Amino acid sequence: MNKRQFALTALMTVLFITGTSFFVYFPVNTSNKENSGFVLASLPYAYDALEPYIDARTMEIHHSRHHAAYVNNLNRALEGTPSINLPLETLMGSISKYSMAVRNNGGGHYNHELFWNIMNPKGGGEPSGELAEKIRKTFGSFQQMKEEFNKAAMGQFGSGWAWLIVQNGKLKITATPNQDNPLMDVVSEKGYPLMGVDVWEHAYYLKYQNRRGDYVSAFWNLINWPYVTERYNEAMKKGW
Ligand code: MN3
Repeated sequence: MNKRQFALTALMTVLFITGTSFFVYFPVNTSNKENSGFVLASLPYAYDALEPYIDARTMEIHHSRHHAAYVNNLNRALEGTPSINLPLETLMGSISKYSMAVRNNGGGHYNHELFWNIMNPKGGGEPSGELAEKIRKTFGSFQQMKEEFNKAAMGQFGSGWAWLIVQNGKLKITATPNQDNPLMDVVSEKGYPLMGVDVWEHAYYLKYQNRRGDYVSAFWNLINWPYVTERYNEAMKKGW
């Protein structure tokens, strides 16, 4: 091999390796759009936007690994079936007809999408308007609602979620295990979730370790009340 041939071979090798790794790390999405299934949306804010209440590393792992896995596994479980095109809320409402994989990963997808949107770096405080009035009428005060919600979050043994829901036109606080949620036709307390807190350890362990209570307290500083109020209005309009 002369110098020129060597240079050419080296160049081709580099191009081949680069091309291969490019293909490996950035695979082209060839699935057709009509049947592309469920999609992991970007967070509505940066990974570090919820500091100091929820740290950037937790947010990044939680969104880009945990939530991404729920979406991928849900698509895998429904691949080739018409259900892959169902609205997520519709799927939740008839979850008893599906496998545990669909229940766990579909719930995981729905719950996390909701969770990201009910938080905001400019959140916190208290709601106003009709929702505020309804909270006062139902629980006595905002403070009492908060205490009941915290109790549900602390009382959920192991992994799960605590919720504020609309049930038959009334507000209620509930909790569900694993990735179940109040929209599912398999849970005992059905309703429309206005907000929920993820009490799986992956949601808080890096920053709070076993101090779930500190994490849930911090969560109140992030609640996006305008969005929760929107959900309340929607739930009432839809007759939940
Ligand atoms: Mn989670």
